[in-house]
Amino acid sequence: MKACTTAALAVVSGAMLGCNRKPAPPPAPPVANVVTITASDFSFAAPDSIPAGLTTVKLSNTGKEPHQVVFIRIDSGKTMTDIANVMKDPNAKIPAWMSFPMGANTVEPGDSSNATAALTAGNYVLICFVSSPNGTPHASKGMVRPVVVTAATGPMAAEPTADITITEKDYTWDISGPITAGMHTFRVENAGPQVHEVQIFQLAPKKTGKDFQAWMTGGMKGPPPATEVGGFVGPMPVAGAHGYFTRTLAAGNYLFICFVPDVKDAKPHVMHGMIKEVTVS
Ligand SMILES: [Cu+2]
Repeated sequence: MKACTTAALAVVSGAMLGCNRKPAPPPAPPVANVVTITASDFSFAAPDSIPAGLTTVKLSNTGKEPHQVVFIRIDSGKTMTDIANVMKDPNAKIPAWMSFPMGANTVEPGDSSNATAALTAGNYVLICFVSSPNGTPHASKGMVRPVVVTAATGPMAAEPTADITITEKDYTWDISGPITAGMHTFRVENAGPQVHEVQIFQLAPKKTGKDFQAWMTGGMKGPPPATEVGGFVGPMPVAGAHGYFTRTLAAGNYLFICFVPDVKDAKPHVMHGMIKEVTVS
């Protein structure tokens, strides 16, 4: 009892030395692996390997151009060279050995975006599909980097709780409810049949989706009528596939746009009408 006597004296003197030990708290539930990726002009700083499981990608854009990070899973023994060959062809369609489980979508310099989804073990490539103003794809300037997803190191983490669900389909998005100003956790599903993304643009004051389309089809001259504020790339249009992203949105007018090339004509889905005006109030 000597220790307790000492502790009791310590309590009297105001220093709490635990004599009445409480039972150890239950172990904290597993949390998503957080992977920090920095995009600059024109490379990614990222780990070479990450464990499988629920993964939150945090993308920071430290460059002077907009950037995104897309995880492409490559199967059938394909390599970076095969990806480079696909990227060389402006009319390329998505080959069956590529899949798109997740990606933190494009943000402007100084901004950051995020994405959360489950990754399975395998070979992946990080890529940025954004092009410079002269049309050169960032991927061909160095924004392509292999990453290996290794076996999981523990049980799957609990998923985030979303307050808005976005369901992608050919060629629009269903949104589960009105989006209010503030922070949201979006769940993204893909009803397919094609691969899609949601790229959110914040429209400049008084600008509309028509202004954006006129700017885009007119050779992107002058300041863009909207800025990129993140979103999610993927998931694959298979049952149960889903992902999450969080974003704080101010009240105003936004566009959802999908630039994924179509399986039939390789034109970006926006050319098939996959552009939607969304008001945040
Ligand atoms: Cu699409």
